Amino acid sequence: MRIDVVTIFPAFFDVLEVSLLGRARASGLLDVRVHDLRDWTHDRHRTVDDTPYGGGAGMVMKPEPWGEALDAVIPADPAAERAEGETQRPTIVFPSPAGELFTQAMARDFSTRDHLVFGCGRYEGIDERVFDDAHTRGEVRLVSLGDYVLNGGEVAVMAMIEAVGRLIPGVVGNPESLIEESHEDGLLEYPSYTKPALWRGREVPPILLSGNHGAIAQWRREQQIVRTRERRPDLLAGDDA
Ligand code: 6GU
Repeated sequence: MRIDVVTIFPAFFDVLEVSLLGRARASGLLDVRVHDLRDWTHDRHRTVDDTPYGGGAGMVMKPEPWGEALDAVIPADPAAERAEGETQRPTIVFPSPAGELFTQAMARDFSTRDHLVFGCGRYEGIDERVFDDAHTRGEVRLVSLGDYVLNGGEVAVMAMIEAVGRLIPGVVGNPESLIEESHEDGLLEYPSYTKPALWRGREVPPILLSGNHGAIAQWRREQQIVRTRERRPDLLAGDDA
């Protein structure tokens, strides 16, 4: 999978070189390229923002650098540069607290794409015409991590790249570890324990030492339901939120 990130803070993404995703990049499973938006400015101060039409607080990111950045990062004729079997248009993701909610289902969907482009906004946002223009190049998605506000999209994009990257076959060593996990079956994960069996006076639930695999599976399922009811009743209600 190819991932392009456009940002005014490329250094934020240096951490992609470590850990699981670092290995995926080194092995060629993930081709992540980080670009500085200011490379597509043409004034001495490398200006990327300006005051909002209509007034109001804060600054808005100018459309021209974004337009040139997306022109450069997304092949104008994708067919020309497509590898064998790659037939999709790129998916262009703009992190935004005003976007649709990022979920495990969305991560799974994104993990099947050939080319993701992330455009990290800062300040009060990006000139709205950039999103309309980007539609000519690919599928545009505005995506939010949750109901709180970050200063910019960089941390959100890092979270999305990690959630998507680990679902690409070969990135996570043991694919089974992807299955029994919070959110994969709509419930939170059951509690886990390892040795010692007694620690600071606290016992591991005896059923886990029983060797009765059927009873253990049933107990874990019950724990999932109890936890989900306590912590995330919205998941049981069938809400998407
Ligand atoms: Cl994707 N961006 C920003 N700036 N703030 C957020 C967010 C995204 N998701 C939650 N808060």
